[in-house]
Amino acid sequence: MAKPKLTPAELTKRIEHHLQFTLGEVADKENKQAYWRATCLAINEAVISKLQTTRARQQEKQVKSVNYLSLEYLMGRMLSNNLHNLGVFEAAEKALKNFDMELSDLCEQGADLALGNGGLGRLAACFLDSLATLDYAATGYGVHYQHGLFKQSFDQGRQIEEPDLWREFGSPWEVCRPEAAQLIPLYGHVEHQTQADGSVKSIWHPSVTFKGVPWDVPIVGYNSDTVNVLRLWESRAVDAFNWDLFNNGDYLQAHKTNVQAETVSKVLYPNDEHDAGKELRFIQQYFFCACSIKDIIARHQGLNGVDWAAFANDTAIQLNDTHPTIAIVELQRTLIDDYGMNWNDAWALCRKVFAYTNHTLLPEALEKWSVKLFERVLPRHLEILYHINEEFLNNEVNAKWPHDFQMRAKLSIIEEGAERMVRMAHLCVVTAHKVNGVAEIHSKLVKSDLFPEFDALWPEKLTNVTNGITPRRWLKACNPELSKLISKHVKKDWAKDLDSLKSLEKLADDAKFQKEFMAIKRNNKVKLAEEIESLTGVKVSPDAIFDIQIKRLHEYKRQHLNFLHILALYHRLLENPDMEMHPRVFIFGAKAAPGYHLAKEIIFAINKVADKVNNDVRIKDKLKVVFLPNYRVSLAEKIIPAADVSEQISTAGKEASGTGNMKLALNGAVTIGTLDGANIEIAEEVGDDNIFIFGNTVDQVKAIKASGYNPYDFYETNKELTKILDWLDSDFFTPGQPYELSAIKHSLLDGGDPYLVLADFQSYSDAHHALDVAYREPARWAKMAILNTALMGKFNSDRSIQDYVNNIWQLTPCAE
Ligand code: C3B
Repeated sequence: MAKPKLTPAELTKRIEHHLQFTLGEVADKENKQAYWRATCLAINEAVISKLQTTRARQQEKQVKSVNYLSLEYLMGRMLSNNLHNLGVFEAAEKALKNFDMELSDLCEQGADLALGNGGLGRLAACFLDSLATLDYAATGYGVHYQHGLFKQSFDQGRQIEEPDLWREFGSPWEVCRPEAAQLIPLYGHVEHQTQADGSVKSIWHPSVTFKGVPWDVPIVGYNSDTVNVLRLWESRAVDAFNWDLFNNGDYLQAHKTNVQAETVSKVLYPNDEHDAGKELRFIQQYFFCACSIKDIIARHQGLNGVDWAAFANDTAIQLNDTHPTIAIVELQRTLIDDYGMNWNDAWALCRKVFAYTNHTLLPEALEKWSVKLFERVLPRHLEILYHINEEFLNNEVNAKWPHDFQMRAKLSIIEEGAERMVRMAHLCVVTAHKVNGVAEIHSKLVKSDLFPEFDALWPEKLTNVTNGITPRRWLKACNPELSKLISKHVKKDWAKDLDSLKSLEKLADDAKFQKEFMAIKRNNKVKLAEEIESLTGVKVSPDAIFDIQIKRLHEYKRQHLNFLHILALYHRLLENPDMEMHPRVFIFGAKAAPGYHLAKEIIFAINKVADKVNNDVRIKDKLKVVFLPNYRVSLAEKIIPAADVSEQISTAGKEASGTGNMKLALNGAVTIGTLDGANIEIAEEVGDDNIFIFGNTVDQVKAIKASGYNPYDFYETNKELTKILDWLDSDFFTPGQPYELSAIKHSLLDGGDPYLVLADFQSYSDAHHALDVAYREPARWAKMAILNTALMGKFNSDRSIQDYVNNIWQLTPCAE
């Protein structure tokens, strides 16, 4: 642990060296990219050396390790995070002063690693940080997308998407490892050979083979001995190109296979919680799972092959949602076909190593793949899948519910119907030794509503691990002023031991502390106001309430509920410009999946209303609305420290957990939210006085739906709702173009309002009124904000990881 840290002088030398010799640049202060790159390279030396000692130690101690399989990793920028975690942030600041450079400026130079869509991908990134921080041996496996999540801009209020070019200038943190490449077969047919003993052997003759080349991104633990690896697979053709075709002048054909192979890891699918059912996505999933399984086995390969008993004891594989489910069948196939293991031993091993996390109950997100597609792309895997299903139904289901054909149909991994489908979640639950939801309420609903029969069959299998966030990125690095204030009062290393923030509780009423805390909030708001002006041209006052909703755009997340409330406030202000109300800035950040029509209409409507409201002098700057373009991790890091209010307003039962809710509260924002996901646990931690809860509960939502919900009842009886919904049909916000904003109204009325926006409107509006009253009492508000920061200890992702370790993975730390 007590390694000498990099000094400013040493760092200065290394930066100079890389600038001159690695990059071949001259010292030019204007060239921030070059300094950023040289700094990354200098730091990377320390990272790589720590990575090597970690690897040697983990191998020597032969500790059990977890392999986290995820299609998504939303890492964000790496420089500032790595500096903080290595404990050399201040040293780097000083070193860069020698070049007349500000470290914070340089940090802005890096592109976000946006290899994910939203919460699920960001959770994976926080978990990698915690695993390394707690000195657990862990490897993240994923796809090395050439293009991550699309870049968003607005044209006349409408979302425009462009490819993300995160590697345009290279990426200094990743290391290519061609020596660890894997060959991945696909398509073809299965031959059935009768053996001498009468048994039948299946031999897969694939017709296509791709190559998986790994790129390693080091994951630096905070104040720990460990640097783990995130291994991302890039797909390439096995051969450089077809020599004969090229020589005959057919250049396009000569590269055809290369193009096909490279397409597999070309781009991240931008659908959040929606299964697109595309063949390429299926291949992407299989490609990275097959590469990862081969890699995991290769790590266990000794001189005499693989010791499978040791493998089963040393290996945990966590499936991040159903996206990597095919890894199960791939491991079973490998054990049987490639290593000659018998079925039962192989299956017992699979059941021992795999565990599965469910992140959503939304039916449209529960993955199903057509049997036909399976048969074409992975014919051997389909055979194995059928066998797994048969054994499960004939043995386990039949033992519990003898001859119950309804139960068989319900639990089967294959869904019968016009088109037969493979239910990936069923395969996960059947295989995994543990299945977890991501917040208490969500895990309860997984048991009661999603998989009640599986829960009856295996009462110990379904469990909960409440999500968490890393306090390193989401407080220490993104909110330096607040971090400094906290460190003055909390002596422990709070960025590791987040529960220690509880000692701030006693300062919540202290006038001096309140003043300091709120002054920092205001400074952060000043900085965000500058950012808002530079991104949108809109001027906002840092003295207004900054009311934030940042997350993917989804009907269930209900940005349109927020929008309707903004319309109501605007309407009230137009009727009574002197209405008592603290000025408010509503700030949105959200990307809509490119094919999600209504989500895009909601963005358009918010932008149109923002145009009108922001330029309406009648309301005297009491209301501003901004939609920040291209919401991503690095923008979140600027928004969150400046938030007063955190909007967590999903329909109860729909948001599995949420993690933005935790980040905002940790930075002293007060939540207005429904009793959904982790909001419930946040409310338990901070107490009812320090959160604004509104809306129907999960049980009430169920009752409303059961009794036949009619949104017109609310539209007709709530006069304010009538007015604002009818407003959307007029051309008030879109001069000369009536009905341009009608899509929202249409979905809420004729579309049946599937997420109960209208049913929760009044309660939401009342909660906002209470919030406004609270803000106008500065001491009360400051106390609430402080208590939110003080009481977020539970939501440290280190605690989540420790829960996984204790209940699912059974790892031991591997420190020096
Ligand atoms: C998300 C859920 O929507 C969030 O409630 C949850 O906090 C995170 O996962 C992390 O558990 N989620 C997602 O981002 N993408 C999916 N496909 C499914 C869930």
